[in-house]
Amino acid sequence: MIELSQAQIDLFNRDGFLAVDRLIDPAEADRVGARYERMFRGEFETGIEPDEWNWREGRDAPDRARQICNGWRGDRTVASTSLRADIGRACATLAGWPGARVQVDNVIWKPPGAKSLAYHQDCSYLGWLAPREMLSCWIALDDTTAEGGTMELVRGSHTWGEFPMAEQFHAPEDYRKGMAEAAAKLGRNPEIVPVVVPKGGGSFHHGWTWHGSGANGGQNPRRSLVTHCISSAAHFVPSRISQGTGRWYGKYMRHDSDVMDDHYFPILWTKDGGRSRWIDGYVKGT
Ligand SMILES: O=C(O)CCC(=O)C(=O)O
Repeated sequence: MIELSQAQIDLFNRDGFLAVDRLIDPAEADRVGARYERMFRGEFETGIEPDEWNWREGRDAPDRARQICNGWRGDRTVASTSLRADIGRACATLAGWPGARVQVDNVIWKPPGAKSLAYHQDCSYLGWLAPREMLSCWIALDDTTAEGGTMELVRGSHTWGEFPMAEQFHAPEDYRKGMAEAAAKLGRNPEIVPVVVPKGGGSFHHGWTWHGSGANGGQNPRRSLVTHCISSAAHFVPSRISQGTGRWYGKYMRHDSDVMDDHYFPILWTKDGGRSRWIDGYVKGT
């Protein structure tokens, strides 16, 4: 169970992120990581394709970092981790929400030699949501190293304000460019912190914290699973639905309401004991 101390919450509020050596059991990290190859071959246990999918075996260049968005829809082992109640509780606590629901999960696989992912602020993609807030739990499925392309975060950058989305997210020429430009505009000297943790460890980051990751210059794969939470009380903003990632996730909006359906945006945990009722049966396949 993920339990955060007051000292960790204070650190998160100061830095805009918090690294943790153990979020899940390393054996759970192995079980999830063992699903990745088949998923990127297009084999989904539930028969349902994920929402976004940038890399497929045999179709895309081998030196690209691989990312699936909403892997939980395709694979129950992935779902059993990305939809954990304690992840929701930790994210809601750090964000100060009444509860947490998942906007999207990310299945990320960066083999040795695979290229970078551009620095960005998650909330810059979320103009279609109110409140426009996100709190993410990033779990390493392999031991991470700075040269192995682990995620990097910029200390205190959650207070820098809003900047545009990355020009090119996958394999940009200079993966730190957007962040460096933002820092220069504000006259800041960015302090970059790589998330170096054993497998099963990871980090939480604020939706406005700048982060990205370099090429994997190590010998081992760098796999991670990210749960991006939003408030359990979040709703669509129909007039801004085409902004950012709204063009993908707006398809789950009803035509007569701004309500987010918990079958598409599962509620992991609320202060008053709430959790989407279907999750526990779904992950067991019952
Ligand atoms: O794992 C990475 O390199 C980037 C992940 C990311 O962008 C995120 O968790 O928001």
